[in-house]
Amino acid sequence: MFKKALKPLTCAIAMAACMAHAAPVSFTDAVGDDFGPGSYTYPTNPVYTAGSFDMTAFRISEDGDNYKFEVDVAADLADEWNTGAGFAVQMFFVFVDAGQGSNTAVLPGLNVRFADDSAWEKVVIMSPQSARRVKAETRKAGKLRSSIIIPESTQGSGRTITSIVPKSELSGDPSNWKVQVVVQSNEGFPDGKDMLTRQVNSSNGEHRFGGGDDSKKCDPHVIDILGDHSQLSYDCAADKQATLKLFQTK
Ligand SMILES: [Ca+2]
Ligand SMILES: [Ca+2]
Repeated sequence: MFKKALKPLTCAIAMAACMAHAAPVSFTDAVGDDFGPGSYTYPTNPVYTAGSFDMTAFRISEDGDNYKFEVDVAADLADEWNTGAGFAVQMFFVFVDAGQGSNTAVLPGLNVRFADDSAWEKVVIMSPQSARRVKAETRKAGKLRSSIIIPESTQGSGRTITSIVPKSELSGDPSNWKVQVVVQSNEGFPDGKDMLTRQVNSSNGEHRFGGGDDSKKCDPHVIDILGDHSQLSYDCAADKQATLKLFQTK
């Protein structure tokens, strides 16, 4: 009986230490589903190596006063454009609901929305661009600007991109959060309204993804996500936009 009571008592005395060991968030994602709704193809320039946009895992862990966000991809990272971040072609949007989610619209350039029961609260932008450049681009986000988190640092190594986010930016135990990870490509010369995102066209080009629908430009500009890719199904003729969901680890 004494033994049973010991653990909660220890936690009550040293709450900070117990909270520091909250369960890490960990998702695996299918290999080979870097095709958006099913039809997308990579740009033709050789910098977009096979597997570059194929997320294989996503993790959030606690590290002192910070959260560590990590995405694994199915290709060795390379800094072909000298960003200094250890990677170049990828960009990730991590949508989080830590309990106060109210947004179903997303940042410009992604062409998706979230389901009404999957409203998000904050989005962490994991980009190889400088924080200064990403911050300048947030002016395109309108009223969603205040929901954007730009990490303190984002670095790639091996096949893992890691962002450091101060705990002051989000609240609570990550294992209670709901998340979705959207894989995009870092576009240094984005269309005027797009937030550093690379476009998807009907046919791919040197720096454009292919397999989309140019008729009404309603196709999702998303290459990989967590969960079933039926979330990315869309129908331009019926004005049906791709609709994403948030997921919890457990
Ligand atoms: Ca994948
Ligand atoms: Ca996936």
